[in-house]
Amino acid sequence: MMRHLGHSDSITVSNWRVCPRLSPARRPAHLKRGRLKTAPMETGFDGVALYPARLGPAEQKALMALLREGARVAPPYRPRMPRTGQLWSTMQTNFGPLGWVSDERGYRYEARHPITREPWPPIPEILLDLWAELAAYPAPPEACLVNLYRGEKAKMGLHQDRDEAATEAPVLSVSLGDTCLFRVGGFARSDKTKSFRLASGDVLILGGLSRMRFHGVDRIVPGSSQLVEGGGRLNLTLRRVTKPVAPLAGRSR
Ligand SMILES: O=C(O)CCC(=O)C(=O)O
Repeated sequence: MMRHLGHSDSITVSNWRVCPRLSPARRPAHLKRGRLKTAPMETGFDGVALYPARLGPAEQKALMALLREGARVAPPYRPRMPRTGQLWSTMQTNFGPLGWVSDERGYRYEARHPITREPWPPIPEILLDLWAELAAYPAPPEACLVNLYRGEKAKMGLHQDRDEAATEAPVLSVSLGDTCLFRVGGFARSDKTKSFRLASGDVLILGGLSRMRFHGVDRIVPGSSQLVEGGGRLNLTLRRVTKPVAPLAGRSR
Protein backbone atom coordinates (compact mmCIF):
# COMPACT_ATOMS: atom_id res chain seq x y z
CA MET A 1 0.00 0.00 0.00
CA MET A 2 2.78 2.39 0.90
CA ARG A 3 4.22 2.00 -2.58
CA HIS A 4 1.10 3.56 -4.07
CA LEU A 5 1.21 6.90 -2.32
CA GLY A 6 0.29 9.66 -4.73
CA HIS A 7 2.66 12.32 -5.93
CA SER A 8 1.17 14.85 -3.53
CA ASP A 9 2.25 12.69 -0.60
CA SER A 10 5.93 13.33 -1.13
CA ILE A 11 7.66 16.66 -0.71
CA THR A 12 10.37 17.93 -2.95
CA VAL A 13 13.89 17.71 -1.68
CA SER A 14 14.27 21.44 -2.22
CA ASN A 15 11.88 22.00 0.69
CA TRP A 16 14.70 20.82 2.91
CA ARG A 17 17.30 23.11 1.41
CA VAL A 18 18.61 25.58 3.91
CA CYS A 19 22.31 26.02 3.55
CA PRO A 20 23.42 25.10 0.03
CA ARG A 21 26.98 26.31 0.61
CA LEU A 22 27.66 23.67 3.24
CA SER A 23 27.82 20.06 2.19
CA PRO A 24 30.30 18.55 4.63
CA ALA A 25 30.52 14.80 4.68
CA ARG A 26 31.94 15.26 8.13
CA ARG A 27 31.48 17.98 10.68
CA PRO A 28 34.19 20.62 10.28
CA ALA A 29 36.50 21.07 13.26
CA HIS A 30 35.53 24.71 13.79
CA LEU A 31 31.92 23.70 14.27
CA LYS A 32 32.99 21.11 16.81
CA ARG A 33 34.72 23.82 18.79
CA GLY A 34 31.70 26.10 18.40
CA ARG A 35 29.20 23.77 20.05
CA LEU A 36 27.50 25.37 23.00
CA LYS A 37 28.24 23.41 26.15
CA THR A 38 25.06 23.95 28.06
CA ALA A 39 23.98 22.00 31.09
CA PRO A 40 20.61 20.22 31.17
CA MET A 41 17.70 22.25 32.46
CA GLU A 42 15.55 21.01 35.29
CA THR A 43 12.38 19.53 33.77
CA GLY A 44 10.79 18.15 36.91
CA PHE A 45 11.03 14.58 35.59
CA ASP A 46 13.84 12.26 36.60
CA GLY A 47 15.38 11.08 33.31
CA VAL A 48 14.04 13.89 31.12
CA ALA A 49 17.02 16.13 30.35
CA LEU A 50 16.61 19.27 28.28
CA TYR A 51 19.73 20.91 26.84
CA PRO A 52 18.61 24.31 25.54
CA ALA A 53 20.52 25.51 22.46
CA ARG A 54 22.80 22.46 22.60
CA LEU A 55 23.46 22.96 18.88
CA GLY A 56 24.54 26.45 17.88
CA PRO A 57 23.41 28.18 14.65
CA ALA A 58 26.38 26.95 12.58
CA GLU A 59 25.85 23.36 13.66
CA GLN A 60 22.14 23.59 12.95
CA LYS A 61 22.85 24.78 9.42
CA ALA A 62 25.47 22.09 8.87
CA LEU A 63 23.01 19.48 10.08
CA MET A 64 20.32 20.84 7.77
CA ALA A 65 22.70 20.48 4.82
CA LEU A 66 23.35 16.86 5.75
CA LEU A 67 19.64 16.22 6.12
CA ARG A 68 19.08 17.67 2.68
CA GLU A 69 21.65 15.29 1.23
CA GLY A 70 20.01 12.39 3.03
CA ALA A 71 16.56 13.39 1.81
CA ARG A 72 17.73 12.89 -1.77
CA VAL A 73 18.24 9.21 -0.99
CA ALA A 74 15.32 8.85 1.41
CA PRO A 75 12.61 11.38 0.45
CA PRO A 76 10.24 12.35 3.25
CA TYR A 77 6.76 10.87 2.84
CA ARG A 78 3.51 11.02 4.73
CA PRO A 79 3.04 7.83 6.76
CA ARG A 80 -0.28 6.10 7.36
CA MET A 81 -1.88 5.11 10.64
CA PRO A 82 -2.16 1.43 11.52
CA ARG A 83 -5.47 -0.20 10.53
CA THR A 84 -7.27 2.96 9.32
CA GLY A 85 -4.60 4.03 6.83
CA GLN A 86 -5.29 7.65 7.80
CA LEU A 87 -2.46 9.99 6.82
CA TRP A 88 -0.28 11.50 9.52
CA SER A 89 -0.09 15.29 9.87
CA THR A 90 3.72 15.06 9.81
CA MET A 91 6.05 13.81 7.10
CA GLN A 92 8.81 11.35 7.94
CA THR A 93 12.01 9.78 6.79
CA ASN A 94 14.87 8.00 8.54
CA PHE A 95 18.62 7.68 8.71
CA GLY A 96 20.52 4.66 9.94
CA PRO A 97 20.54 0.90 9.49
CA LEU A 98 16.92 0.83 10.67
CA GLY A 99 14.04 3.21 10.17
CA TRP A 100 10.74 3.50 12.00
CA VAL A 101 7.73 3.10 9.74
CA SER A 102 3.96 3.22 10.18
CA ASP A 103 1.29 1.91 7.83
CA GLU A 104 -1.83 -0.26 7.85
CA ARG A 105 0.29 -3.20 9.06
CA GLY A 106 1.36 -1.34 12.18
CA TYR A 107 4.46 0.28 13.63
CA ARG A 108 7.85 -1.33 13.12
CA TYR A 109 11.48 -0.82 12.16
CA GLU A 110 12.60 -1.63 8.64
CA ALA A 111 15.94 -1.48 6.86
CA ARG A 112 14.52 0.13 3.71
CA HIS A 113 12.47 3.16 2.73
CA PRO A 114 8.87 1.98 2.23
CA ILE A 115 8.46 3.71 -1.14
CA THR A 116 11.87 3.65 -2.82
CA ARG A 117 12.85 0.31 -1.18
CA GLU A 118 16.39 1.70 -0.86
CA PRO A 119 18.36 1.42 2.42
CA TRP A 120 18.14 4.50 4.61
CA PRO A 121 21.19 6.81 4.43
CA PRO A 122 23.70 6.68 7.32
CA ILE A 123 23.11 8.71 10.47
CA PRO A 124 25.13 11.96 10.19
CA GLU A 125 28.29 11.95 12.26
CA ILE A 126 27.28 15.12 14.08
CA LEU A 127 24.35 13.14 15.56
CA LEU A 128 26.49 10.13 16.42
CA ASP A 129 28.79 12.52 18.30
CA LEU A 130 25.84 13.96 20.23
CA TRP A 131 24.72 10.46 21.18
CA ALA A 132 28.24 9.56 22.29
CA GLU A 133 28.37 12.69 24.46
CA LEU A 134 24.92 12.63 26.00
CA ALA A 135 23.25 9.22 25.79
CA ALA A 136 25.44 7.38 28.32
CA TYR A 137 24.79 4.15 26.43
CA PRO A 138 27.49 1.72 25.33
CA ALA A 139 26.31 1.19 21.75
CA PRO A 140 25.43 3.53 18.88
CA PRO A 141 21.91 4.44 17.81
CA GLU A 142 20.48 2.34 14.98
CA ALA A 143 17.72 4.66 13.84
CA CYS A 144 17.22 8.37 13.43
CA LEU A 145 13.57 9.12 12.78
CA VAL A 146 13.03 12.50 11.12
CA ASN A 147 9.65 14.19 11.58
CA LEU A 148 8.73 17.27 9.58
CA TYR A 149 6.02 19.46 11.09
CA ARG A 150 4.68 22.06 8.70
CA GLY A 151 1.55 24.15 9.12
CA GLU A 152 -0.80 24.73 12.00
CA LYS A 153 -2.29 21.25 11.89
CA ALA A 154 1.00 19.39 12.23
CA LYS A 155 1.22 17.64 15.61
CA MET A 156 1.94 14.31 17.25
CA GLY A 157 -0.47 12.79 19.74
CA LEU A 158 0.58 11.52 23.14
CA HIS A 159 2.37 8.19 22.72
CA GLN A 160 5.11 5.97 24.15
CA ASP A 161 8.14 4.89 22.12
CA ARG A 162 7.76 1.16 22.58
CA ASP A 163 8.90 -0.47 19.35
CA GLU A 164 12.52 -0.79 20.50
CA ALA A 165 13.88 -3.85 22.30
CA ALA A 166 16.62 -1.75 23.90
CA THR A 167 14.37 0.17 26.27
CA GLU A 168 17.32 0.75 28.61
CA ALA A 169 18.76 3.07 25.94
CA PRO A 170 17.44 6.64 25.95
CA VAL A 171 15.69 8.38 23.08
CA LEU A 172 17.66 11.50 22.13
CA SER A 173 15.70 14.19 20.31
CA VAL A 174 17.04 17.19 18.38
CA SER A 175 14.76 20.08 17.42
CA LEU A 176 15.43 22.24 14.36
CA GLY A 177 13.41 25.14 12.98
CA ASP A 178 10.15 26.39 14.44
CA THR A 179 9.55 26.15 18.16
CA CYS A 180 7.03 23.56 19.32
CA LEU A 181 4.91 22.95 22.36
CA PHE A 182 6.07 19.59 23.69
CA ARG A 183 4.09 17.63 26.26
CA VAL A 184 5.37 14.99 28.69
CA GLY A 185 3.10 12.86 30.82
CA GLY A 186 3.31 9.74 32.93
CA PHE A 187 3.08 6.05 32.15
CA ALA A 188 -0.64 6.02 31.40
CA ARG A 189 -2.18 8.20 28.72
CA SER A 190 -4.52 9.79 31.26
CA ASP A 191 -1.72 10.82 33.66
CA LYS A 192 -1.09 14.48 34.36
CA THR A 193 1.12 16.18 31.78
CA LYS A 194 3.50 19.11 31.68
CA SER A 195 4.35 21.20 28.60
CA PHE A 196 7.45 23.04 27.59
CA ARG A 197 8.73 24.71 24.49
CA LEU A 198 11.43 23.16 22.34
CA ALA A 199 13.32 25.62 20.16
CA SER A 200 15.79 25.13 17.33
CA GLY A 201 19.02 23.57 18.59
CA ASP A 202 17.46 22.15 21.76
CA VAL A 203 18.27 18.55 22.64
CA LEU A 204 15.93 16.51 24.81
CA ILE A 205 16.63 13.12 26.30
CA LEU A 206 14.00 10.69 27.52
CA GLY A 207 15.88 8.05 29.44
CA GLY A 208 16.16 6.07 32.63
CA LEU A 209 12.95 6.10 34.62
CA SER A 210 11.35 8.37 32.02
CA ARG A 211 12.12 6.32 28.91
CA MET A 212 8.53 5.10 28.65
CA ARG A 213 6.74 8.31 29.53
CA PHE A 214 3.94 9.41 27.23
CA HIS A 215 4.94 12.44 25.18
CA GLY A 216 3.79 14.34 22.12
CA VAL A 217 3.76 17.62 20.25
CA ASP A 218 0.65 19.80 20.58
CA ARG A 219 1.60 22.27 17.88
CA ILE A 220 4.38 24.25 16.36
CA VAL A 221 4.72 28.03 16.32
CA PRO A 222 4.84 28.79 12.58
CA GLY A 223 7.36 31.47 11.60
CA SER A 224 9.35 31.29 14.85
CA SER A 225 12.50 30.21 12.97
CA GLN A 226 13.90 30.73 9.50
CA LEU A 227 16.09 27.62 9.57
CA VAL A 228 13.90 25.27 7.55
CA GLU A 229 13.30 26.48 4.03
CA GLY A 230 9.57 26.72 3.45
CA GLY A 231 9.02 26.93 7.21
CA GLY A 232 8.28 24.32 9.82
CA ARG A 233 10.04 22.18 12.36
CA LEU A 234 12.21 19.11 12.02
CA ASN A 235 12.63 16.70 14.87
CA LEU A 236 15.26 13.99 14.83
CA THR A 237 15.06 11.16 17.34
CA LEU A 238 18.01 8.84 17.79
CA ARG A 239 17.04 5.38 18.96
CA ARG A 240 18.81 2.16 19.80
CA VAL A 241 16.47 -0.52 18.54
CA THR A 242 18.13 -3.87 19.28
CA LYS A 243 19.93 -4.80 22.46
CA PRO A 244 23.70 -4.85 21.91
CA VAL A 245 24.95 -8.42 21.53
CA ALA A 246 27.96 -7.96 23.81
CA PRO A 247 28.74 -5.08 26.16
CA LEU A 248 31.03 -2.55 24.46
CA ALA A 249 32.88 -1.34 27.51
CA GLY A 250 33.16 2.42 27.61
CA ARG A 251 32.38 2.97 23.93
CA SER A 252 29.27 4.30 22.28
CA ARG A 253 30.44 4.35 18.67
O1 LIG B 1 8.78 15.96 17.52
C1 LIG B 1 9.08 15.71 18.68
O2 LIG B 1 9.65 16.51 19.42
C2 LIG B 1 8.70 14.37 19.27
C3 LIG B 1 8.79 13.25 18.29
C4 LIG B 1 8.36 11.96 18.91
O3 LIG B 1 7.77 11.93 19.95
C5 LIG B 1 8.64 10.71 18.23
O4 LIG B 1 9.19 10.72 17.13
O5 LIG B 1 8.30 9.66 18.81
